[in-house]
Amino acid sequence: MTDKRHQFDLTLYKEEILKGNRSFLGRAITLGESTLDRDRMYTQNLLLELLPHTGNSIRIGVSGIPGAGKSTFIESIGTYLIEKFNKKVAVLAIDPSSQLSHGSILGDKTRMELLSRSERAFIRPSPSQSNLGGVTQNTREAVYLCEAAGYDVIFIETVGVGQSETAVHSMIDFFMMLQIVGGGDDLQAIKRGIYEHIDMLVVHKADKNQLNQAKKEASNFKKMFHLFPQKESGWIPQAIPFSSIEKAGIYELWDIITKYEEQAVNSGYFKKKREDQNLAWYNELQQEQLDRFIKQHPLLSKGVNELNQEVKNSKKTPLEASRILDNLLKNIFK
Ligand SMILES: Nc1nc2c(ncn2[C@@H]2O[C@H](COP(=O)(O)OP(=O)(O)OP(=O)(O)O)[C@@H](O)[C@H]2O)c(=O)[nH]1
Ligand SMILES: [Mg+2]
Repeated sequence: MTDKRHQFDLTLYKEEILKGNRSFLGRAITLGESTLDRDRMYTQNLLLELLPHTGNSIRIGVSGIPGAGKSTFIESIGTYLIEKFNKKVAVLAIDPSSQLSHGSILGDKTRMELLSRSERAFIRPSPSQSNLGGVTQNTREAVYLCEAAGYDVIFIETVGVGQSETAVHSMIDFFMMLQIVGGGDDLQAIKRGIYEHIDMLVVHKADKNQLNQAKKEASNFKKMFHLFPQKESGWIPQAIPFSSIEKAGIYELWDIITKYEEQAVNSGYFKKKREDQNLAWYNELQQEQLDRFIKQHPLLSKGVNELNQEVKNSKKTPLEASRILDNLLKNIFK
C-alpha cells in the first residue's frame, strides 16, 4: 500500500471522473478490485457520491465461445458508434478464466487497437481475480463508474462458458450472443439454457463468401425464437448475420438495439430491469458486509473457520455445522 493510496482524495476522484478523466476512472476501478477493507470503503464512498450521475447508458452484454470474435465485434461497432453518433464507448470484460489463460488481456488490447486509440473509448480488461463473484461485483461497480464518467454505451464482454452469462445478466440491459457461422455450437447453448436469456443472436464472421449460409442459420434461429415462451420484456429475440471485418449491416444491427431500448423504456421494462439490477447489487454488498462482519468478529470468525474445516474434513455434515452456527449466532446476539 503506497502513501498515495493512504490519502485517497474523494473530492478529487469525484471531480476528475465526472470530467471524464480516464486515468482517474482506471484508478478508481483498480481501487475497487482491491480486497482490502479500507480500499473497499473508499470505493463505496466514491460510488455513493457518483451514483446520482449514473444510469444514463445502455449496458450491453456480448457473449460467445472463445474466438467467436467478441472483441473484434465490439471494436467494429464501438468505432462506428463513436464516428457516426459521437458516443462515448466503454468496454469491460468478465473472464473468470483469464487468470488461467493469461491470454485475454494482451489479446484484447491488440484486437481493439483502433478503439483503444480513440479518446472517446475506455477499455478495461477483466480483473485478475479468479472468483466469479468478485469479478462480477467489480464489473458492476465499473459500470457505474463509467457511467459517471459520461460513457453512453457500455459493452461487457463475457466468455461463453455458462456461469458468466448468468452473472452478467444481473447487470445488463441487452444481451447478445455471437455464434460463428457454420460453427454448430447451437446445441451446446440450448443445453446450457443460454438462448432463453438472449435478446439478439449474431451469426458472426458472415463474410461475403459465407453470407448465404449465415442468412439461413439466422433465419432458423428466428424461427426457433418464435417458439420460445414470451419473454417478460415482450421482446422477440432477433437473429442476424454479421461480419465484423466487412462491417456490412452495422446500421441495421444498431437499429435493432435502439428499437429494443425504445420498446423497453416505453413498456416500463427497462426501469424494472434496472431496479432488479439495483437489488442484485445491494445483495452483493450485503454479502460483502456480512463477510466483513464475520471476519472482524473474533468469536464468530473462529467458529465459522472451525466449522468450515470440520465440514471439509467430513467431521461434520453441512447440516450439523449449520445447526451449530445457528446456536452460536443465537448465543452471540441474544
Ligand atoms: N473472417 C472473420 N474473422 C473474424 C471476424 N471477426 C473476428 N474474426 C477473427 O476471429 C478471431 C478471434 O477474434 P476475437 O475478437 O479475438 O474473439 P473473442 O471472441 O474476443 O475471443 P476471446 O476474447 O479469446 O474469447 C480473430 O482472429 C479475428 O480476426 C469476422 O467478422 N470475420
Ligand atoms: Mg476477446
